[in-house]
This record gives sequence, C-alpha cells and structure tokens, in this order.
Amino acid sequence: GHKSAVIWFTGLSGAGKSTVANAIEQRLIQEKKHTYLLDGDNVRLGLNKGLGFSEEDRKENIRRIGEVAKLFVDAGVIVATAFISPFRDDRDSVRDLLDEGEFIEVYVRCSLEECEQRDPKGLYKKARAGEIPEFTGISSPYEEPNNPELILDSDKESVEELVEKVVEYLKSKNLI
Ligand code: GGZ
Repeated sequence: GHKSAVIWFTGLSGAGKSTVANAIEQRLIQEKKHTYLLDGDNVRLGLNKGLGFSEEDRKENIRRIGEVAKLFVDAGVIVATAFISPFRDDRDSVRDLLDEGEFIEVYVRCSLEECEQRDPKGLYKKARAGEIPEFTGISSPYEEPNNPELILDSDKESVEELVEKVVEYLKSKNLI
C-alpha cells in the first residue's frame, strides 16, 4: 500500500491549523488517499472528554492523540491533526512513537497580535479579561518547534498558498 504518515499541525489558537488541515484532508480525498483528520471536534468531545487545559491535561491530550495517530498509521491512513500541542517535549514524544519520516511537524506560525486580532470565537478577549485561565499565548506558554518539517506563515500567505506548500512537501516525500 501507499506510505502513511501523520501531518501534525501545531500553533496558536486562531493561527489557522484547522483551516489548513481541513483543506489538506479534502485534497488527499481528491487524490484517493485514505485520510483522517483528528481535531478538537472528534477527539476532545469524545476520547478526551474530561481533559481540560492544565499542563497535565494538555500533555495527556497530546499523548493520546499521538497513540491514536499511530494506530491510524498502522492501518495505512494519512492522518492530519490540528491541536495547539504547545509543548515541544510532547510533540517530540509523538515523533518518537513513529518511524523515521512518518511524523511531519507543520508549524502554523502566526503572531499573537494577529491571532488576537482575528479572535474568531472571542476567546482571546475572554482570556484577557481573566475569564479563561491558562489560555495559550496569554497565560499559558507556546513552545515553537525547533526543527519542523514545514513552517506556514499564516499571517503572510493565503490558505491556498499554504495548502500548496503542504502538497509540495507530500509530493516530495512520495506521499501523494
Ligand atoms: C487554549 C483553549 C483553551 C485554553 C479552550 N487554551 O481556537 P479554538 O478554541 O477552536 O482552539 C482552541 C482549543 C485548543 O485545544 P487543543 O486540544 O488544540 O489544545 S492543546 O493541544 O493545548 O491540548 C480553543 C479552545 O480549545 N480552548 N480553552 N485555555 N485553547
């Protein structure tokens, strides 16, 4: 069968992880690849119901998502994940679970100022008002990847351009 892999999007809330991940999923479907998107909607509301946003809970969130992603890879699926995944150690642990080349870390980079400006769900405003504790970028850290496979500057380029960059990368690795 074809190669499978995990396309692991990381970045601040509002950076555009879900938008790009959804577009990539659609693209992979067009290419007739078995693909699946793990995101807050299908993981935090189910498997990880009960986990919050403390450092400990975020670690457990990412650990479980990594294990699930590995199962999908074993099943031959190209997985995309869209979680803030703020801690470098946790992302590195997922990388270590997988074989060489199977973990594609994609940093969806966007300044906090821009994310806060976008604030599609009004969460930054609430976090600034002290209504959401431990909010990433405001009162909880985000550790940038040191050596991601890809950096997507979502405050400089359009979603279409970013998707093209991911597609080019996947092609270069013969994944599509
Ligand atoms: C960060 C929070 C928080 C706190 C709720 N900090 O923009 P969104 O709404 O749709 O995406 C954010 C999502 C982050 O969940 P993840 O599972 O990706 O986080 S992590 O990887 O750190 O475990 C945001 C919402 O949940 N949200 N409270 N305190 N984001």
